[in-house]
Amino acid sequence: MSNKRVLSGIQPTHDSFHLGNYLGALKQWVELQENNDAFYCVVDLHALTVETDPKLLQQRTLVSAAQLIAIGINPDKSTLFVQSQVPAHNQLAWVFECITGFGEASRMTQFKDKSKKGGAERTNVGLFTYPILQAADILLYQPDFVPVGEDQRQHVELTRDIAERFNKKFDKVFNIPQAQIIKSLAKINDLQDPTAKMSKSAASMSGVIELLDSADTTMKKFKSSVTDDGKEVRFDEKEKPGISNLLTIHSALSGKSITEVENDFSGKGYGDFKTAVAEVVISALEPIAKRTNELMSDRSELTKILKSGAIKANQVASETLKAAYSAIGLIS
Ligand code: ATP
Ligand code: LTN
Repeated sequence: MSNKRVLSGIQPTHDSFHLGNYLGALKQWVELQENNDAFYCVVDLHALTVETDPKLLQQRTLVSAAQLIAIGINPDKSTLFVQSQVPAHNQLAWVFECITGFGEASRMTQFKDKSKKGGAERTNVGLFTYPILQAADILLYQPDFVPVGEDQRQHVELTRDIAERFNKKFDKVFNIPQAQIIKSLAKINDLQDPTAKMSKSAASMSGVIELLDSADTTMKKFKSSVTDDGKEVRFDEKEKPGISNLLTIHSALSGKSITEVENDFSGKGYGDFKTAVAEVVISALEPIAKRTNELMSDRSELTKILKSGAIKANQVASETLKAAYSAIGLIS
């Protein structure tokens, strides 16, 4: 794939991204910007569906953008912006809400899961309309591809349905995008529970490697990672989920194949292996944390980057919005 328009987004709901986000999704964003016209968005409006202290939301939005730059999203190659700085997202979302069925939105599994977990008290209307705002995020930019994890497949399907319906009923305003389900990259599991995926919402952070963890913390987390009773460093997801997860992490960051890493550690103990994986991770994450901290300590550079991203995003988005408004009969 080359020279296509791609768009993706990530929520600023935590203080740091984790190794799963990085190796499973964000590293691919960096690769995609090389040959494509990429738009990447920190979706702070979506994060409002989870109640957060205003100062914390502001901090997390900035630190999320800073981490994206630190991992290699280059603002000269990609358009990096914050969703709330482009008003067309809300404007188009309303139009889409009026052409989406209540039943259709009720079938979204993420809504069903999250509203079940939170209970009626904590379920806000925003959580219900969340996928419709996501459809607006996507369709405003007329992308060819939307690189996302498997969990977002249904939302991209809804986005396509909304676009097709609009085009058919009114005018052909929207390009129909395809989900590009990120599969080729690693799926990273929790270091304490290597059969569960590494996740921001894990009960304990001791098995979650955050990009902004200190070297000390990272080393400790790897040293206390759960493995098995055996001795052999060998990839076997069934019998050795912990060792297999560590092999995946090492290979993803060192660029060596799993077999090469297995060979490097044949005859060596788990202790040496864990230390070596930690060292590979630390040397990959240290520059990321350093660059993030630099950007966070000089907010003016960061806000300048985001402002210019928002200007570029606004240009594209407002054009699409204008066409959609006009097609549906709103006067200009
Ligand atoms: P939660 O578990 O709280 O829903 P999360 O930690 O899975 O959150 P998301 O914000 O849902 O994080 O994910 C952002 C991106 O990172 C998605 O594209 C998702 O597929 C990817 N991702 C998240 N966790 C992992 C993981 N452990 N391995 C690989 N990719 C992951
Ligand atoms: N719902 C997505 C985040 C998201 C997104 C988007 C992804 C919001 N808007 C547009 C791709 C395109 C998530 O939770 N990962």
